[in-house]
Amino acid sequence: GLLRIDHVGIAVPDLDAAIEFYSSVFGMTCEHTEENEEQGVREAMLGVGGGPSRLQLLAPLREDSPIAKFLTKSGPGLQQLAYTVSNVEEAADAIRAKGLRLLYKEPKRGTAGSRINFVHPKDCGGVLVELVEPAVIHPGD
Ligand code: CMX
Repeated sequence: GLLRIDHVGIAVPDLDAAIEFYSSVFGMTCEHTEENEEQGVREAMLGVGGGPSRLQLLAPLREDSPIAKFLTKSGPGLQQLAYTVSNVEEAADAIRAKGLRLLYKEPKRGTAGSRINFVHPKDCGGVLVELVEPAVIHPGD
């Protein structure tokens, strides 16, 4: 099952400008940045209020990437809602068994060595849902 909300993802055209915006306006802290070549993103994970809540900023690395397509079609804004799971294959199988489409047959690599899959937004009321199995599950999660 789902453990908690892992992060909310926002598509942005310029990662550095977005980090500066969320830091200066909302006092968020940039905890981690990385490039994920496979996903075609440059991303940042920001901490909210010193607790476990996190905002992910996603900027495109190339024109044919999901984030570039999203920005072209919808403009900057909420792109995904991600849930932490303890086992991504089990979570994906359970959702598949309900008749929903998962985007990948096998999990792919996400932020910080996590393993991820997505539920198709058309099967989830217009929300792109990401399942995240962290590289390390912290006690209490
Ligand atoms: N949220 C809600 N709806 C979305 C969406 C999103 N993020 N992205 C696309 N859609 C909608 C489209 O608007 C479209 O709706 P209509 O048919 O009503 O116009 C429909 O889904 C299909 O869209 P599409 O243009 O045919 O498909 P895309 O080529 O845009 O692909 C998707 C959509 C979800 C398959 C693609 O974005 C994807 O593979 N996403 C998963 C990977 C990803 O998002 N990576 C970046 C983040 C990496 C990370 O989190 O680590």
